[in-house]
Amino acid sequence: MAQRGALVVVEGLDRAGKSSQCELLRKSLEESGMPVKYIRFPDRTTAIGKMIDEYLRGQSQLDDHAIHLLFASNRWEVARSIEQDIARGYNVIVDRYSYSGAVYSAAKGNPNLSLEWAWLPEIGLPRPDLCLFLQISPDEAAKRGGFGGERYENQAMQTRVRELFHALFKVVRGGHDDVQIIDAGRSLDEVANDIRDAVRGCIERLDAIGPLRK
Ligand code: FDM
Ligand code: MG
Repeated sequence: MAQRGALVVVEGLDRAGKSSQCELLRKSLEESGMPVKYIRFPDRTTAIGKMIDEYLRGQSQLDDHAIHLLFASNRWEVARSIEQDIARGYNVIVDRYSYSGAVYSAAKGNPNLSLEWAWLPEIGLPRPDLCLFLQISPDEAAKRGGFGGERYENQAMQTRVRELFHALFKVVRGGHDDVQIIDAGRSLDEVANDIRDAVRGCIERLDAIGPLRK
């Protein structure tokens, strides 16, 4: 049977270049003849995704816990298909995942919505073999163009999100998640090269890692 694919997550703050880097990574893997699929969260195309999209665009109001669970459901609704793709040998690149899920909700400052609570609905989802966190300073983010008009796209939220990502990474690394910080303040090519090397390393380690974990 063919080797399984790798589950690679790309995380970061807004403006860190996640989507551009995911696209470069997809191309580079394909050019080396490796099967690859790209998905992003939120997936705004599903019924749940449409509710999330309305919320993010400020067209609906939802309780913090309710929207949090929709984001998590949006991952659960494709969990099985991710597992199947990985088993068929596809390397699956995921643009935002559980880490964003927990961190953005906890960053809202709702005293009844802790990072610990926010992480719980993520437990049991396919576990990434590698998470690449694209790190960018607030100054560099500002240089790349201000915020868009969606909910969460403001300075206070981004500052809190940055802190919470690092707090969460400390915890999940203890649970043996492989999280690598990439300096995304450099040129597109420099960042892409580091990402490609990290992902190739991960693919080479898959035999040692064993089956896709939860
Ligand atoms: N976001 C994203 C969450 O709040 N929870 C989640 O589970 C995910 C995947 O949605 F502000 C937030 C992060 C961001 C917003 O994401 C939309 P994109 O990547 O900017 O479309
Ligand atoms: Mg955005």
